[in-house]
Amino acid sequence: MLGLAATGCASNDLTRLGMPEPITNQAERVLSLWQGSWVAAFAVGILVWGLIAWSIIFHRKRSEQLPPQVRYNLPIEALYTVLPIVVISVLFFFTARDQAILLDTDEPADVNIEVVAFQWAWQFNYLDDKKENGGEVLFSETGIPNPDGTADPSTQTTLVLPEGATVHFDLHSPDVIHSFWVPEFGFKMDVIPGRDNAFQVDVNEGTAGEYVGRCAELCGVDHARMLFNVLVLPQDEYDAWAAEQEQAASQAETEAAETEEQPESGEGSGAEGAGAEGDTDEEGSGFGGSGTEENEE
Ligand SMILES: [Cu+2]
Repeated sequence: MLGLAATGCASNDLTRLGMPEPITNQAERVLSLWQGSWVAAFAVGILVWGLIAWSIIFHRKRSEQLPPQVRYNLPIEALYTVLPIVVISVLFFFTARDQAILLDTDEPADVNIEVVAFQWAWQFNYLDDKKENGGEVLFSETGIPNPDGTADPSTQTTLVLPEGATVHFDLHSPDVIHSFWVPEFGFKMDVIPGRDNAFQVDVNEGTAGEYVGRCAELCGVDHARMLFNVLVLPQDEYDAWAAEQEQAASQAETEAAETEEQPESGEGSGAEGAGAEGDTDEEGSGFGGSGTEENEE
């Protein structure tokens, strides 16, 4: 009781058992699975604690005589075997069912985003819907690692999502394994070089607001700097923002073509997505150098 009181959680926080408030349809499913697993764990716990207490209180050592032995008691041994199998099977059933639903990417998405995770920041390429995976890049948001490594939102790149939309994420990495994690999605997925990982979320209505995202896989010296913001906007505000970004991107492209600049860098799929933003990308690799300096500290 003291432990519960000391956390100072609101009752709603308490029933989520440490999970953040879900902002997607999928996160609600994850939350139910999480809560259901705790209910099952508590049920088993209460049974076991009850049996321990019962033994301690009512079966204390009363004499030197050996109590009746129950070895080779078939019903009890069958119970020992069958009960755990039933528990595991139930947990397995719900986990497998929810996993299949969470990894389903068949539904046509409203927004397609290629997430490029690189050492040590994020790039979000907003794709058109020509192809479900890997359409043409409309515009990009490219982050650079915050030099002092703190979670200062003003220095981090922002993933902007519309409320009530189905969003498809394609995950790519040009260097090492990262993990794309927005805690409010109740879900994270590894970003693996040479592998096309993807998942979809249905962003709930009424979730407009600011959130944070992180890399959840130790990926190098500046892993802790691999943070990003998540901004959920109402559909009309998102549309206005996206149109603005698209226009700015095409304008930058035209200017780049006029000055005959050929932004080239070896960032793999990161550079490919960067397109007109090649200069930003160079900054990204430049930070690899400064990371080494920090290492000496
Ligand atoms: Cu990372």
